[in-house]
Amino acid sequence: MSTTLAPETVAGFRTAWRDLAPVGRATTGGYQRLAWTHDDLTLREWFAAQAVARGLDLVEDRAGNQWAWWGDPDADGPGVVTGSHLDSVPGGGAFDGPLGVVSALAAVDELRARGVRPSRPLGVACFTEEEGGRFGVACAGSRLLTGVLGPDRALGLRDTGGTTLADALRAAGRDPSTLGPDPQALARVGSFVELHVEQGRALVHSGDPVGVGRAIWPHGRWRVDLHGRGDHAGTTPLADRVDPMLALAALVQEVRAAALEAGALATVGKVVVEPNGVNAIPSLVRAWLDVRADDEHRVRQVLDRLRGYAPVEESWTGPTVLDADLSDTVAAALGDAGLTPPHLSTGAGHDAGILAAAGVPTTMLFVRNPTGVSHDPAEDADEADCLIGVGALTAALTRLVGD
Ligand code: HGY
Ligand code: MN
Ligand code: MN
Ligand code: MN
Repeated sequence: MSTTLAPETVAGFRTAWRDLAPVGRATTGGYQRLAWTHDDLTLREWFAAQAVARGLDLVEDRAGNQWAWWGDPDADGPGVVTGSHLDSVPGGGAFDGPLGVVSALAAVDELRARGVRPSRPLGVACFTEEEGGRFGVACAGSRLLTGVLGPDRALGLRDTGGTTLADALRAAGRDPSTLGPDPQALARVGSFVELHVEQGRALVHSGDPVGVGRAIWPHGRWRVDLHGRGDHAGTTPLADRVDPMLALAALVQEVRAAALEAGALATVGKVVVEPNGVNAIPSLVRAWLDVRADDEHRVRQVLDRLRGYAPVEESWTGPTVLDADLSDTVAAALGDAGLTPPHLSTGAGHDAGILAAAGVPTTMLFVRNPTGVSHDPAEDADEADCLIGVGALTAALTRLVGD
């Protein structure tokens, strides 16, 4: 089996990519595709139209995730699912998320072009707010689906403008009272394969167009509140100030030192200043930490050193070992297609990690990123590698659902 695709599959892939390109462009370059905003609704409508155009059964679960089914998992048992997310980090790249969704739809097209009749249901998933770019909790849709994030906490989450998720859902025409875990939707997932642009340069170094997932590093997000005393910037002597911006400067330095000492990756990645004016000393600075490492002990070492700042956990994903049998099956299918993919661990979080933690056999496929950069407009993937990725995903799905 080769990774060469039917012309109509390639055409469909290119059309999808062209349709998505203008949606949610950020003024700073890159993308601003935040959950339940107008752009997100445009993306949700696009995904729905893609499903309908392929005769797939479209379902939105109680967590807001979208599923497009070829076959009936309620009648014929749990299916094989592939997919990813369409939301972005603020100012993110084009590929993180969308490449997995577009490739999943293209793989359905290719299976059909090859006359494959799945012996079990095949689903395409589009998870909501994977980046946590608006309401702060990463993989919010899959965490809600699996019960890791409770609906009450989720509905109270606020974006930087003070809008709650409940408000955003109502504005999007959804009923917040229905938000919650969805065991029925989760039970439909027999296994999950997420294709994703690589967020790093392992495939550049190895010279491979695609890789197979091995593990996802433990990682989490914490909020740190730094309190000060609001006052006038022009009348308050320096000696009388309680300026939380000084505390923020110290925190950033402390986080870096702790990460270096622990051998971890730690970032102060988002800061909210209240009030946020140049002529007012803030009363509160709210900062978020992102801490990750190949070993949970290293993450804990960083947090222990920052204990004095009283970090409040916003989300945590433990060390995730992807399903070895599923990864081997995928790698073998790629072998049939003439590929010898390396197995990669990643420090990037994914819905795949949340499903794996919920007991769903899960693995990932990574597509080479020439820049290795992600969460930035410089994120990239060559079309040739993307199409090999679709071929690889098709080969894997053929093995997993093949007749
Ligand atoms: O933040 C992450 O690691 C992922 O890209 N959402
Ligand atoms: Mn991401
Ligand atoms: Mn992603
Ligand atoms: Mn993901």
